[in-house]
Amino acid sequence: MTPPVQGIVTSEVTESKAAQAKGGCGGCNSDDSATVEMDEKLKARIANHPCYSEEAHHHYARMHVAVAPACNIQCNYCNRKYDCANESRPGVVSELLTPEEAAQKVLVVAGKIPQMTVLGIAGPGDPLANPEKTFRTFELIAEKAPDIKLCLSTNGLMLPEYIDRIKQLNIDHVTITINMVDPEIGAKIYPWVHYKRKRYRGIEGVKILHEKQMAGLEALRDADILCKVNSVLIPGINDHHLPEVNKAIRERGAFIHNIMPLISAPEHGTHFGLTGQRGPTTAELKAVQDQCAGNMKMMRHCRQCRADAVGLLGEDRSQEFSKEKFLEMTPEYDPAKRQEVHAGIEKFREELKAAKELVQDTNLTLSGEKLLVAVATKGGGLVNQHFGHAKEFQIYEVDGNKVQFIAHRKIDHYCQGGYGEDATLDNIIKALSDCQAVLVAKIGECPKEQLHQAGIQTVEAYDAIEKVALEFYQQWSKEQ
Ligand code: CLF
Ligand code: SF4
Repeated sequence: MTPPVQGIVTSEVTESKAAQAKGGCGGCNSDDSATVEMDEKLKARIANHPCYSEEAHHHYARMHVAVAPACNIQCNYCNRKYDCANESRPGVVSELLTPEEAAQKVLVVAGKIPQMTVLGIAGPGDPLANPEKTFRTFELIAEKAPDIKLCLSTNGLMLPEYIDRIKQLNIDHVTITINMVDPEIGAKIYPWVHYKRKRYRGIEGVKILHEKQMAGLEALRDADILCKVNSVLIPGINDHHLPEVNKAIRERGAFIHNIMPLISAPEHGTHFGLTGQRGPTTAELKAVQDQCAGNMKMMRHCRQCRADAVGLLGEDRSQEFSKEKFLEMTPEYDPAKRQEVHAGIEKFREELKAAKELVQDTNLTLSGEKLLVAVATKGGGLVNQHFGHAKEFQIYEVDGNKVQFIAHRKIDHYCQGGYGEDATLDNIIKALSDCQAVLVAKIGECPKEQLHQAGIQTVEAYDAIEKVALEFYQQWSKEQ
């Protein structure tokens, strides 16, 4: 089975490990998608959005254009030298573009990467603190490339003011970063807020931010715009509070909740980095995600990408489209060709689905015991990568009926210039120690042997991830 378009998937770690170790966790890890009923219209709205649909992220790409430098609040996990940390890894700097340059870049990328379906503006500051540049960019793209979905990520402070404009421009996906619904907690995250030409410090500012975020959520719901909420998990500050945030956003119609780990290091120069505030462990992150999962759809495949990200999630092709390069390129945006590629992807997705269902049917009588498998994939929803080339493994939880993506784990890839590295293999084994098997396109005898010695089985295949995982489960189950 060969996908219509190939992509390389690499990523930051937002893994989860210990809690779902071999044997399962007794039911806390609910199937996020199963808990949320979706009608056909809603499914169609998210079908090719790589962030709103976990399944779509194997096939479709997004890009960001960095047109919005200013910000109107201060988050303690942000250093203004870098991109907005609400949707980016700290320490990443993007090249600023004018709206016209951004439109040129989008047309170039849309020609070169036809599976790019979504254009997001996520910084480097707050898009709504730069309304002219943000909206001008969206206008230009809506006019020149109408088949591209528009997406916006904001801290929410100015959202109620711009809701009509957002609606008018047909921006169908808006993310708000909401880290608290209790201003006392917010005061530990936001030192100040700048609203309507005045700076408000401490709790006074946080109250304004909270009020605008809640009003913004309600306005999005009323305008029938899909809303994703990002929350940064900050241990000791909002870890116990996030279920309350989850409840508040759910009540106000948010569609999906993305709980992301705080990434904090002194070299980022942020308040939290300099004062030793740590990020969550993978188990802490998963525990909070699981706590909220029964209530609404959770996003677990976020890669905390940059404000100029290009490609499949986790893939970083931004360097191929640096300002110096894309300004020299002639846009080859061709809606008919793009449509053809999308039709190919959809056909392929149908085949994947059918293959999965076939194996699922034969598995129905198997036990419900859960286990984890690690998958090497270049995208397309397939096991299709050589063990030695994998820079990340996607972790799936499998039981007799279901294969559910739960995390991705970044690793140093094993083949360095054609040579396997023992220290790297040790690290990979450590990173995958709670997995029953690795599913790969190919693997050398030496790493295979060492994985087996560590109690991790290997499966070589080139097929749909779910199919390979269920077949492995079937086999494993017989051997028990
Ligand atoms: Fe970009 Fe954000 Fe739109 Fe996606 S990213 S503006 S919703 S198109 Fe996606 Fe990147 Fe995570 Fe954001 S993986 S950081 S959630
Ligand atoms: Fe930084 Fe984004 Fe927070 Fe503004 S909203 S302070 S750019 S993280």
